[in-house]
Amino acid sequence: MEDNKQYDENQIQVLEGLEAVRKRPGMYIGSTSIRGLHHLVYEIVDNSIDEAVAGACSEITVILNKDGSVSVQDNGRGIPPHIHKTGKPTPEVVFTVLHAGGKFGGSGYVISGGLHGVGASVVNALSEWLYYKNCRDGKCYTQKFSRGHVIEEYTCKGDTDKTGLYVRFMPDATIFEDVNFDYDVLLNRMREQAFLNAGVRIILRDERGEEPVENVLHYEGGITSFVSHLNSIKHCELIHQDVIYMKSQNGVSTAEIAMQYNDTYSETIMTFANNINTIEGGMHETGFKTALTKVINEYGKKYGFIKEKDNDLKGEDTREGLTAVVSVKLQDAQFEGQTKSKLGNSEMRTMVYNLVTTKLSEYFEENPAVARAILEKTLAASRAREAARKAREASRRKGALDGASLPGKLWDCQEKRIDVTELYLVEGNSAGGSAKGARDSRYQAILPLRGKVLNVEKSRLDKVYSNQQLLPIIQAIGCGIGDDFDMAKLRYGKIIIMADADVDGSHIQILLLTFFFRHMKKLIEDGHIYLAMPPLYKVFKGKTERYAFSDEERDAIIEELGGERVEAERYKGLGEMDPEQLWETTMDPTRRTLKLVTIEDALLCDEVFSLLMGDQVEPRREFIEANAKYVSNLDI
Ligand code: 28F
Repeated sequence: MEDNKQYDENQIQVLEGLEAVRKRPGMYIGSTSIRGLHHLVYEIVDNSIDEAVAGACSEITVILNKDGSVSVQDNGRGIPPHIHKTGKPTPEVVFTVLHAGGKFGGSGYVISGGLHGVGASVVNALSEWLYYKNCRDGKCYTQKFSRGHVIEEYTCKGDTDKTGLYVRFMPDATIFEDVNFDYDVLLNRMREQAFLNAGVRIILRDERGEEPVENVLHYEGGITSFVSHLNSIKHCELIHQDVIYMKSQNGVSTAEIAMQYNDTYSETIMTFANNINTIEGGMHETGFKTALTKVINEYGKKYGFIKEKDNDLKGEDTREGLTAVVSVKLQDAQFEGQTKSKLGNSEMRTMVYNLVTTKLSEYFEENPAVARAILEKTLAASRAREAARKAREASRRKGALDGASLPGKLWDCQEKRIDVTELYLVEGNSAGGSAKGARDSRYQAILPLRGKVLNVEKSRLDKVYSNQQLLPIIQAIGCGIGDDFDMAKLRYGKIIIMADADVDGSHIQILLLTFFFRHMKKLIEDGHIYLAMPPLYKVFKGKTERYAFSDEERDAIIEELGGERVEAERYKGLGEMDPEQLWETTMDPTRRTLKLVTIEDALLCDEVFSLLMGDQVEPRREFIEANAKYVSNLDI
């Protein structure tokens, strides 16, 4: 009697829980866009990764099936099959109760967890159907659900000598805007997870096309391999051959660091907490940076690289050309910040700081040639910073950066309030002219860009300050760069890159994004940088005119207009549109489409940037062929 009552209450709670997930999916998986869709896979794979972290699983297979569903199989221990205190089998509880599983409150079970750490029940709630097969203690059990409801009871399917969990699910098309998984996005994530969990083999297979595609991701070297990989895709020269690796353990917490310098001028530091990419950094990152600066300065002074009279190297000097991965695992990780991707646990700052001060100084003592190469790189960075400061002051003396002087080519707007002002950076003079004719001069400013933009990946700050294309951009935007950056001086709320949809246009777009990413990152972080989306085609039949922004859209419009006597002529450039067309399609806030550039776009682009901007032609060609969708039409 009592038991039944309890069972009913549990049942009601379960259904309410899963209903809440279906009502507000964004709360649990971020969004219902393609990103949210990919999250479903991460949530399931994360549970297998948890098993791997517990030392109980060595292989995970992820398959994109022809019917649009996804299967994930691991060779872990499987879920304990006993009846849970709720009266239901534990596997059913894992798939139906919000927040069930070892992630929450389990002792000694080091958590991984997706961004939201909500697990299998959320995926179940958001799946048209979900099936699992759980093998453990000599038996296999299966169960099937639909939108979180049990549709096939927990059944024993026979004996086995294997253990592990198999899950197959079909994302609910009534919930997601898009149910087409992007293989490359999943591949990136699976590769990252394989790097972060040394030795785990992740097999990713796409069976949707004619020919199956498969990648096996398995790195005995873990984050050391990760750093090698990051440097290899930059196609740069290395400052020292071996990746430096350090690790420490403190109770159940671990901290690991891998680092290697290259000859570029930019830094790539990726930080993770419980396998989650902490894009906003946090305590572990702070501990790393502080310790790195201290160790390099101390070594430099001890061995005479830095003299009495010299200033200390600044943090940024010690990170020029550095590629590093910092990965910590801990219990009760606290994620803070706007996107909950900043680690708040201060004990991790101490742990990483202690690891680097001890182990890196030891490494330097034992490898003086490497230490010397790194010291020379950081001293060169420091001299360049000094030169940049002088160049900046020279520009400032000429009044170039004080905000009072605006570039001559700028057609400014009347408004000053940044919640309404927009700056269009327009490729080419003729397009600039059209844009000037098209704009609403009350709040839209135009800055035409002539010729190629400086490649900041290959040049230090001093060059940036004295560059004839970048200086007008810096002046117009008003908030300065680098150390001088001051958001309060921003002159436009939206900075919109408007380039042709062709070879030169893509190139200019990438160069400008590189510039913003490296020198005005905050503008991207705070959502001020946009891409204008000019149409690719005009389709017309008699007097009807329609614009198309992709080949598919063009074909759809042609079909809609009835096929016959319909013409479509591709725009060769923005300059070809008259002001009225440009206004209608690309600049009128009520009709245009703008693409917001996010820091994740920029991070994805980072690989592309590095490659496009490096000098080695052959790998660039290979890479661009493989990544055509990010850099369509690029001439190499
Ligand atoms: C394809 C997705 O989800 N694998 C999983 C395990 C293993 C354990 C577990 C999972 C225990 C008490 C719930 C086994 N033995 N793959 C997966 N593998 N869940 S999910 O435990 C779940 C919790 O309540 C497991 C000992 N401890 C944990």
